[in-house]
Order: sequence, then C-alpha cells, then structure tokens
Amino acid sequence: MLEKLDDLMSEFQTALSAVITKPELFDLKAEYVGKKGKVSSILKSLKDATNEERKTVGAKTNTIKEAILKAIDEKVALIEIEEINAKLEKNWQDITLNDIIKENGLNAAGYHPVTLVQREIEDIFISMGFEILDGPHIEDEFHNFEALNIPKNHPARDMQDTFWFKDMEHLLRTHTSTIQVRGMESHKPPFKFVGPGKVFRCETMDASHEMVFHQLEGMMVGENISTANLIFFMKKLLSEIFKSDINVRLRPGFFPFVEPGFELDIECLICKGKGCSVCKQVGWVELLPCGMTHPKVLEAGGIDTTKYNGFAFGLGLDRLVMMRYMIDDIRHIHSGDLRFSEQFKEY
Ligand code: FA5
Repeated sequence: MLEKLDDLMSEFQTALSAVITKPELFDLKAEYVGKKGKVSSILKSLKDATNEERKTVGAKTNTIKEAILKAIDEKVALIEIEEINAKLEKNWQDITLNDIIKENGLNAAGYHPVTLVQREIEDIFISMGFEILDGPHIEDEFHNFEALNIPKNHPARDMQDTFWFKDMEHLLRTHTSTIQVRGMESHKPPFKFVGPGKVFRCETMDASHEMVFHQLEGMMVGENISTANLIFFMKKLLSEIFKSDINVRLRPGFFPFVEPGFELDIECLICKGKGCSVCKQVGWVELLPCGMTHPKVLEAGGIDTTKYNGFAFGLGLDRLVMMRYMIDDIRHIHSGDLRFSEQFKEY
C-alpha cells in the first residue's frame, strides 16, 4: 500500500509538469484530491485494513494529500505570472516611440486642442519676454471683483454669472483677470506676463458658450505703455496663431478694470462672416477684450501710478481654438469624446 502511494505521487508529479492552463490544473486537482479522487479512494480502501496499516498508510496519505495541494497552489501562482507576462508581451507599448506608433497606425495618446493652442500662445509670449503665471480656481471676492474695480453692488458683477460658495465670500473664478491681481501682488514693475486657465460661469450653454471654459490673461506694466503697445501685441498674437490674414475689428468695450476698454472681434472663420450659430448670425466672434489698465486697479495692486501704467487683455481660448480648427460647437471641446480629440493628435 505504501508503495502504491509513492507511485501515485510520482504519477501526479509527471501529470503536473504537463499542465499548462488553469482548467487543466483544476481537473488534475479533482482527479487526485477531489471527493472521488485517487487519494480518497485509497483512504476508503483502508476500511478493511488492520489498525497498524490504517495508522501508517493513513498518515502517509495525508502527507501526500498536503504535498499535492501545495504543489497545485504553487502551480496556480506560476500560471498566473505566465498569464500576466503573456498579456504584457502582447500589449506593451513604448509611448516614447511616437514615430513608430504613428507609422503603424496605432492608437497613441495626443494633446487636446486647447492644450496645443495654449502651449503655442505661451511660446509666442515667452519669445517676447513674458512670464507664464498661474492662479487658483477657487478665489475670493477681492481678487475676482474688488481689486478689479468691481465693488459690491456694482452692476458689472452681473456681467458674469457667478458660482458662489455658501459663505458668499468665495467663488469659482469667473475670469482669469484674477491672475492680474495676483501678478501685481507678486511682481514689481516693470513686468509682463500671461496667465492661462479654466474659468467658470453659471451660463446657459449654446454653440459658443460653455459653463467651464478657458481664458488667457495678459498684462504688461511699465513706464509709458500706450495703446499702440497693446495693439502691437494683439496683432502679433493673432498673426502667429492664424499665419494668414484674418479680418479683425476693434470697438469700444466696457470693463471696469480698463479705461479705455476695447472688444477685439475676428471675422467668424466658420461661416466666413456670413452668419452662423457660432457667431450668432453677426459674422463676428468676440475673442480678445482688452484695454489700458484702470489706475484704481494698479493702485489696488500696490503700483505707483505716478510712474507706471499698463495694459491687459483676456483672450477667449476656446473660441480661438474653434476658429483655428473650424470647430462649429464649443460643447465638443469638453465632450471628452475621443472621436473629437483624436482629430487633433499632435505629439
Ligand atoms: C472678461 O472675462 C474679461 N476679464 C476680459 C478682459 C481682461 C477685458 C483684461 C479687459 C482686460 P468677457 O466676459 O468678455 O471678459 O470674456 C472674455 C472672452 O472669453 C470673451 O471674449 C469670449 O471669447 C470668452 N467667453 C466669455 N464667455 C464665454 C463662455 N460662456 N464660453 C466660452 N467663451 C466665453
């Protein structure tokens, strides 16, 4: 009987080494240590054996059963590692090998069009000596309104529908002009910077209005800054981005933080000025409001207005992206739909 058990163990080991998959392994387990398996039938056959035999054979059978179960557990772990390795081998991608990925038509990651245009604009301004600044999405009343010459109860607060926090002192910034205030707080003139970022307004959405959208603020403060300087930088920005002649118009615009203030519109490139849902049938798109910084704003920022002045602008980044890539509805930009973003894939 003891010999029979030794044979059973070596038979099991040979069978185990031939097993490749988990189902095969579970079949083998049932065959040897299952309820009706080979080990159980040896134990059952002991009912007619002597006490002495039952003791020695019983002990050995249990040892063998444990050895089989242990070997099966080890084999499960081995098979699982092999399965993972096989998956990795089949699916691995070196995301740094973009050219190879592109050449083979594989599905590689790319940047969102807003990121692409934002980076391009940042490069344009860096090349002209501007810094890039950032600011928080959650702001206080001072940075979003008061320091920008929009005191409490000023009708201009209603120009931007605000998401307020319960304390009615904090809010989701409604524009990147907050970055002007933070920039003035942290810099001594002369300085020039741009600050891109998300802004939030509780607005009804349509083809050109989102509740969460992007702006890119710009500010330059120094001695004898003029409207001519402002127009130079605006023209430079648009010519670098569109790389072709586009029709623009400058008209007076009211913003409490600039005086004089302007609205710079571009002819709608979606309909070529004929009128469509993006430009609300007027043929022009509001893109780049700007103006000479109001002295009250400079003073709130701690700047000596007897010596310095400046300009500021607040570009509507999503609308620029729409014009650049002929996107006829702003809601595509935040859709998260890969069929949309894959069209702009650049690396
Ligand atoms: C402002 O937000 C001012 N802070 C801009 C500014 C800065 C003026 C510095 C002067 C000096 P306005 O609310 O017009 O202004 O928004 C600026 C631009 O953001 C608009 O021209 C438009 O291109 C874009 N924009 C405004 N509302 C939305 C919206 N709901 N969805 C998408 N883009 C929008």
